[in-house]
Amino acid sequence: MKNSTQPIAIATWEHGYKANIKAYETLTNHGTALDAIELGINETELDPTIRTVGYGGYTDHRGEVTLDACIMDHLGNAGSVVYLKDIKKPISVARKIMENSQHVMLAGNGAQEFALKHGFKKENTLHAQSKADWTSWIQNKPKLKNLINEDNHDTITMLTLDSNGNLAGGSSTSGLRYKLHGRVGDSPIIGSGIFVDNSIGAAGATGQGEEIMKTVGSFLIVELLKQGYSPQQACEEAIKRVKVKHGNIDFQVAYIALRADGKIGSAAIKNGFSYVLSCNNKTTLNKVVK
Ligand code: SD4
Repeated sequence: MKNSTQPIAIATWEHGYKANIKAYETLTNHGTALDAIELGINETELDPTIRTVGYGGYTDHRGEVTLDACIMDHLGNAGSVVYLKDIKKPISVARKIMENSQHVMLAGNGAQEFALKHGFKKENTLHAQSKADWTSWIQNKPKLKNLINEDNHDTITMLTLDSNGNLAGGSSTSGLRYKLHGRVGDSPIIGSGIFVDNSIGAAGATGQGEEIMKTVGSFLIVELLKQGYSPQQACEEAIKRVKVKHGNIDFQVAYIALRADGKIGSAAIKNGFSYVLSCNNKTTLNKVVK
């Protein structure tokens, strides 16, 4: 398949709009797919009004913000960071791990140490609103329910294609609201949260991370593309794999896919999922209806 050289950026959820604009602007100025991912996702990470990514994200059940992110380039290089505390740009840390270490994934204290050594600053990622929300949640002695639903989502997952015909992908999240302390979802897991194969395509996920991990959703979609499925068929098949395991589904999982020739696809378990697409100098918000 011949890779398209028409820049494309696609990102999950409505809040991905600003990030996608930044990514697309980077691509149309001949920036790389990888730079577009990092600069785009940084927009979301630094925006405290977006409540499940970076600064301003919801806390875990102990009231702490722990962040996860990963990034993958057109050569198949990957970087990932999990359980990162007090650093505001996890996607940039993931990129540094990819480019400046021999490893793919760093976690917790070691990840923070690495980030500080590479020029990142220690900053408070717990926004006053997140603290206030957690305080009222814990006072009401809630039942721990970690399901992604209409008002509990927001992870940003983004796929890009640049004017050299190269693909990249990235994802950043504070994970499920009030998750168990130490919980890590799909978003920083290469193959689950995102996957990129430059000769075929890229895919990314959002939603209930446990279910995405159990079906290795993003890798599955890229493999299905390789077998000849269209991006739309591949996303639908990946959703089907989650559905067949569960009778009564009350969680959300959604996928986006970008084939090397520029064709896209998207599918979700439930209504309510949307993605932002920038191509041909236009940016649109698209609602996915199951
Ligand atoms: C996670 N997949 O941590 C993330 C959450 C998410 O929309 O995507 N929310 O499981």
